[in-house]
Amino acid sequence: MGDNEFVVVANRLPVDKVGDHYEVSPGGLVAALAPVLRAREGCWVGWPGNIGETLEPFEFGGISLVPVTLDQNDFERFYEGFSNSTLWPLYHDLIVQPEYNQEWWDSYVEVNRKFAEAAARAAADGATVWVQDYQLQLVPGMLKELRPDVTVGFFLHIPFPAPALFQQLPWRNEILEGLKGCDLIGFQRNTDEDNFRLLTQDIRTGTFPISIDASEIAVAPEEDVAKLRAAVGNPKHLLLGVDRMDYTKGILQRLLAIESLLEEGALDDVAFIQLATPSRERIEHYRTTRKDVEEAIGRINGRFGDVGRPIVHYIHRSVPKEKLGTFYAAADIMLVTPFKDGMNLVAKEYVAAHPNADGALVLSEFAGAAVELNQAYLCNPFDLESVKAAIVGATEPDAARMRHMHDWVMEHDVAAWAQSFLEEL
Ligand code: GDG
Repeated sequence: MGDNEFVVVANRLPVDKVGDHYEVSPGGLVAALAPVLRAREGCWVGWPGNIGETLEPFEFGGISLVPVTLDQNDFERFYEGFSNSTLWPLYHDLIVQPEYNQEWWDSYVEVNRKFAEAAARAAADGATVWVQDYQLQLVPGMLKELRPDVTVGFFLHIPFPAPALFQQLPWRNEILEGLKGCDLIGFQRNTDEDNFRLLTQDIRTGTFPISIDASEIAVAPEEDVAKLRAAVGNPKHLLLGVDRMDYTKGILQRLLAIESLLEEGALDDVAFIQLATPSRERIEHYRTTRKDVEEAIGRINGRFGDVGRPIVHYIHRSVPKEKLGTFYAAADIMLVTPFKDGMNLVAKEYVAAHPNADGALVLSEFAGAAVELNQAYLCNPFDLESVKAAIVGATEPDAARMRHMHDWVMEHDVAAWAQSFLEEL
């Protein structure tokens, strides 16, 4: 038994090793939970991000960190395998085919046990433990067995699929049993919660749409915005996409929509910036996704671009958070077109970056964010004509719609999200 009254358990610790020192990783979850961790004598259990590295607990940025070691096998079977090649595609409605592999499942059980044991050691008598996301669905059950005295919450950041899909999973009963260790499970949207409740009603559930740390999206200086727009040729319409390079995000579909609009002459004087962070690159489907996207970008620029004036400006690297604000502020139209997304924070960040209610958001109906940001130009990414129509609609934006969404996001930030979940727990 430890002395932490509040324990967060997540696959990753909220730090990145840069050279020989640590930096707090960007992201709303840390921003939301750091104050709670400081106020409540808390700690964060997670993997530090380097394979095979074993670290003693340490303190960083005022947060106690409890590292869990993952070796090469854990990384390949638990992380790349079961988490990202089984659960990720299954929970995103089979956009690609999930693989069911006994070795990966065994590793998932083993690694979940490591996390549960670390949490059990860290938690004080009667502590509150908040487990995060699909990689750790067995932790609640394992933890409750080790420590019946603790209160356990779980939040699923990605969608929860319909029963007919979930039931494909050979280990569906074990996952449900694991989750039954919770005192409360939080979902992004009502439909996720409803899907889960069709399987079992033995657990308390709730819907808690996650949000952003609105203060992290600083209003970009005007000269930076002007410089960026000039760099892409001061187009009439500057379009933007910001995503992990993931097949769920619909990056190719938005490119095809732009290509088709250019072909029809329905869109002119346009530039499109696509920022794509490298992601899960050893997994085959991720490599194919990247290849397809890059091929489309090359084709579109070849067909419609000019020397010194490409249509698509593509960056396949991570951009510093401060710079991201400039991209958001500069964009006339933000394209968020996932086939399926738990929430999609990028949509909320774009809205937050437009305090003057300029700009327009094209948003997939299949993103969790569409529930709250229903004033966006909504589209169905499975229907190219629908994406095209939304883009055309967004070329004549409506400030009232943007204003409404901006006010909503500023009021419902990630701190409010954490507070509402913890109060309910
Ligand atoms: C999962 C769920 C859910 C992106 N490029 C750069 C960069 N980013 C940041 C964005 C944003 C975050 O990454 C991406 O968050 P999303 O929510 O859009 O997507 P996932 O990574 O798939 O997240 C999702 C989320 O969990 C939270 O519950 O909303 O549905 O899939 O914050 O700004 N940040 C920096 N450089 C980049 O190039 N610094």
